[in-house]
Amino acid sequence: MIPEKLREQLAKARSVAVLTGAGVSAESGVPTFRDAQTGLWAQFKPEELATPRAFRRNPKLVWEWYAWRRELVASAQPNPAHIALAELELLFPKFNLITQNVDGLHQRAGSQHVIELHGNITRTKCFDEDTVVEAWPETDAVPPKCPKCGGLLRPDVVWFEESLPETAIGAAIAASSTCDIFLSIGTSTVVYPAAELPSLALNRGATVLEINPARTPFTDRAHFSLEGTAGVVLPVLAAVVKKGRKGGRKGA
Ligand code: BV8
Repeated sequence: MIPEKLREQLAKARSVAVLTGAGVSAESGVPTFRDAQTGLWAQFKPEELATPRAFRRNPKLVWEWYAWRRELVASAQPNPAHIALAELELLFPKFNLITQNVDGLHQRAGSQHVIELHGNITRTKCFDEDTVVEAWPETDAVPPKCPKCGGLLRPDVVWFEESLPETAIGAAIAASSTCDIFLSIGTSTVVYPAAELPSLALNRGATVLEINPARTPFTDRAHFSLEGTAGVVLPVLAAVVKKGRKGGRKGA
């Protein structure tokens, strides 16, 4: 499953950057963005709900969509893909995990250095002050209000037409520009600026591997493309790397 040339490059790589998308959490039962929405939400497209305009227009609807997803994520468990990525992090001197996912499953699987490009659904912030709010008084109001300024509370995620956190996108660009190997896993590679990162790595001379059961706009440009699910391919990749780099972080 893992081509010989890729094995050789993985054995001697010093710096690895990984970009993950919703496909990595699919095997944890968290629907991807392109999956058809189920139940109550079947009539909506995520792009229509994950925007400031949608929140201004119908804060209750958007807040309840996130409450439903938060429940889903809380009952989800990291899957073998998340676990394999946490293992891979220990096998290279430099390893940066850049995620578009907002579910926090990488951290729950043990990944230490996670760059969250699009925020985290378990954090809440004030829509007006843009500051994280840890707690607020019990209320029937949906969405609840900021205890400090009375503004509406919202999930601490990056919506469409909102800029990504400077530090996160800066760190992601730095990691993608300097890595020897770039893994693009479980992403449709259509949402920018995240979708730019595999091309950036490629243009800077990294070896790029894509793992996805389906083709994406990037598939033909990747040096290696493994057609399969992250939960199946990543444990195999981690085992190959472990074998090829006996004795932990080689070249540290
Ligand atoms: C920005 C958080 C500057 C919220 C998300 C017009 C006006 C304004 C902006 C734009 C515009 N046109 C384009 C833009 C830019 C826009 C954009 O890219 N739009 C797209 C739709 C064209 N981007 C933005 O707006 C970004 N900000 O540009 O700021 C700016 C500022 C002001 C004005 C203008 C510009 C912000 C983007 C962030 C949006 N927030 N999430 C939330 O989660 O609710 S994005 C959301 O979709 C996800 O977080 C994810 O990042 C993204 C893409 O989804 P994927 O992760 O790739 O998942 P997807 O479902 O698409 O695909 C799943 C893949 O997995 C598939 O390939 C499938 O084959 C594969 N798969 C399935 N099962 C498995 C698997 N793979 C492996 N294993 C499996 N088992």
